[in-house]
Amino acid sequence: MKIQNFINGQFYDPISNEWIDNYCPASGEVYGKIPNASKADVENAYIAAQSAFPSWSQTTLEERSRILIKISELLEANLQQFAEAESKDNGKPISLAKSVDIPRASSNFRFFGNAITQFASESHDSIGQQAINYTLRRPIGVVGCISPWNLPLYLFTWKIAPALAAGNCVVAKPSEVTPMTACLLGNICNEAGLPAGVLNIVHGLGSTTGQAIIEHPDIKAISFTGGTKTGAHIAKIAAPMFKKLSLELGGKNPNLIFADCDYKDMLKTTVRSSFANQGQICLCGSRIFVESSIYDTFKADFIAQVKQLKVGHPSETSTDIGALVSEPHLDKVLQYINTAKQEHGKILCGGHRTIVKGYENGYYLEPTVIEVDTNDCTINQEEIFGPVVSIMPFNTEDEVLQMANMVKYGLSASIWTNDLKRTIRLSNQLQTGIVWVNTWMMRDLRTPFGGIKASGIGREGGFEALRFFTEPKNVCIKY
Ligand code: TXE
Repeated sequence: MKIQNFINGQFYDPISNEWIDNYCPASGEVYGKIPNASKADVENAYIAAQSAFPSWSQTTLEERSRILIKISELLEANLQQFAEAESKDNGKPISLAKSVDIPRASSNFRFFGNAITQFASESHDSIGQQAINYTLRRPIGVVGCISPWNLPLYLFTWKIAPALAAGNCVVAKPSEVTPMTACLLGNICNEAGLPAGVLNIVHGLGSTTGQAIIEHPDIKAISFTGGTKTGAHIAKIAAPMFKKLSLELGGKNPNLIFADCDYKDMLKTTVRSSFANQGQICLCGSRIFVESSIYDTFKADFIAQVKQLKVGHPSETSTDIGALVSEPHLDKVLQYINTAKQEHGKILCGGHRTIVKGYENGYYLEPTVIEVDTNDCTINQEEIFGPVVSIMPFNTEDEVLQMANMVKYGLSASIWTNDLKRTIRLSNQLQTGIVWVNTWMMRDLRTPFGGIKASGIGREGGFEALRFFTEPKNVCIKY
């Protein structure tokens, strides 16, 4: 299966004729090739986007909205094909791709197709000065969207949809590890009547294709989700060109579990927040802190539940945990398990690469729970991004708050308690962009999404995203 760049509404081989192997994580086999698009391909994508911009930015909101909602409907209509492609490319269970990834990609287009029709700017009556100010929200022009491999189409469209809704033209790059659904999206955009050049999709390595996008002097904004190191690199390149930046980076999210919580609910959700998508979600709660009085009970119950999770081939509907995304990533996660052992972490369950019969070369790992006795250890401080969580007890609210905040990341946190005052105290003081109380990853697309500290800058979602993808211009009229 050969994937091509999607430029100006058509599919092209890369100019350099350089290709990268595309692996199926479930079997470890190469099943396709993707372009390693060079500067020249990115330039072509930019030219197409720039040429489409005058017309797209002047397209009525009703028409833009109609096209985006049509894309959303076509994604829904092709759910099975997209879910199968996502699962094969990424290793995630088909059930997850079908119930979460593709429906959410569809929602992203529908949501921003609707949101743009409600997006309003401000006006200020300058009383006493006989003047009125109003603020226009204009699209930026050509923008770059770069996304990762963990939630491929979900995060790709989370950027593209608001960028297009706001009237920008886009040069986008999905992760080279999971290019498949982004490639299929090109056809859907044509079918929905998105004019040629409005969305251009280039494929390739971060160091080649991604680098060409971030270095392009006329791509004026970059929305990026990925590793913290890559985010820092992008910021360094973009800053001297004064590009607008939205960076959604890693997380090392704490779960704060108090004895007064709804225990059953908490237990079930904590298994999910630990291992959903093989633990490869920036929001996963990878540091679990449990109040001492229920620690032993929690430990026994949690391990019993984790042991029941079925590691299997992603296409089987009974599979809970599929394959990790790539062999280098699996090796990285295994390395962290080794480090934990060296630092006296106690492996309570899992810890090994495992084999799924018939797919001996697939990248499977047992869900792993490690008991630690300090928050200072490596696995509590660095993002592992796999099916590995740590657990440890705490005695007081102050102690757990301090541990939760003692980390370089600041994306999300979950608090489990029925004490309202404690909820408010902790929510105020947790150093994260998102706090969930008695739940996890419950999303309303209108809310601001993103983190602080090393988890990035800027917020996605709702009007925050539309603000990011527009430039405010204030007009002051004296009358
Ligand atoms: O991400 P990269 P990687 C974390 C997670 C993971 C680690 C590394 O801990 O183990 O990051 O993963 C593109 N210019 N997250 O190496 O490299 C790249 O091609 C422009 C958390 O896979 O950051 C891909 O499209 N682009 C995260 C995208 O950046 C560049 C999700 C992300 O890849 C580039 C994924 C460059 N110089 C990983 N170099 C989350 N926040 O959800 C790479 N890219």
